Amino acid sequence: MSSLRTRNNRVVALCGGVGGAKLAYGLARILRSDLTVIVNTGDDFEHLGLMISPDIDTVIYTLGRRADRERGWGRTGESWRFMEALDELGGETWFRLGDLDLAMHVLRTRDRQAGRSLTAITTEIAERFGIAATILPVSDHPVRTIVETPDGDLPFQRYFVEQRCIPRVTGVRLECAANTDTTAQVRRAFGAPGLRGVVICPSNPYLSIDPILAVPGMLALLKVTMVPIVAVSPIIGGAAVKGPTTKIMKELELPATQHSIFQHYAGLIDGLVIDEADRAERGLTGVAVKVTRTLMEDEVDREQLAHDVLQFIDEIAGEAKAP
Ligand code: FO1
Repeated sequence: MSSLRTRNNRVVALCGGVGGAKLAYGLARILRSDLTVIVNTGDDFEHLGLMISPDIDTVIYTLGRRADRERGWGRTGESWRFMEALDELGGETWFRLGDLDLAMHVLRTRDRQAGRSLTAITTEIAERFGIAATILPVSDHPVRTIVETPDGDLPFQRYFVEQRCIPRVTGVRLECAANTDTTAQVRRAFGAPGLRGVVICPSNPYLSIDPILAVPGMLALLKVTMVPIVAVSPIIGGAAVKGPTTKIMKELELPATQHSIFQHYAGLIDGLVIDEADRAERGLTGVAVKVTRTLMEDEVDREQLAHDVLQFIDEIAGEAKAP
């Protein structure tokens, strides 16, 4: 282990749901309590009187080894009796809440109504699941991702789940109150001694990462950090592993290439990790590029990619990072 690694081992990862959580898992296996995952809360919404934080749930279930691998969201071993009963009573069933998953939303809602912050609740649940890494919502203020379509604005989950990402996206924006900011815990994660690097996980750049970056104060934290910021591209050979990333790129008239991902993060990142399938695109100018396998089919893949990302961070840190 290099002396650099012994001194600077703390990593901050920015993460959305399913795809990002897989890399967060790999990073957590290596870094344990040296990892802080800052999670998108733009997908959060109130449903059936419950406060749902889907990306936080996905990260907690994934790092806590309780995630359903097939669906990518929700808990493994889930049952759906509540949904059956809800359907019988004529309740809304477009957003599925599993019987086990319900416990998370009920406790979160009770604690939020009692005045506890989303950060405090998330920290407690992560500890209960034996997760050594710190999982933080990007903000304790409610922020909401709005998907703009030719037929008008859609709240995120209406677009993503109810309408199955079918409407054409013309834009995405984050709605938040004027006093919205990042949390003290998020700011501390960037200011903590021993920071080794920042990882932008392979989540959807438009729907999951942009809402994190749009929280007032977040970009400033990234701009002043002296450690390498590395993004892992969610695109492999012109397609996304899961979800609507390339569909949205097409709708926004962006080619589904690594160059588009690079341009999206240009000025922010020091390095981009791309898949072997896109080796021909490695000649991006103005940013370091690492070519490796980014498809995470199993736990070995997750840890290997995490290892490659950390090595890449150290390579970039070995060269002078521009102020
Ligand atoms: N995704 C779905 O596609 N359908 C669902 O019914 C659904 C329910 C759900 C309940 C709790 C939760 O934490 C997540 C849930 N998700 C569901 C996933 C979620 O909507 C998306 O994966 C994320 O918001 C996108 O990152």
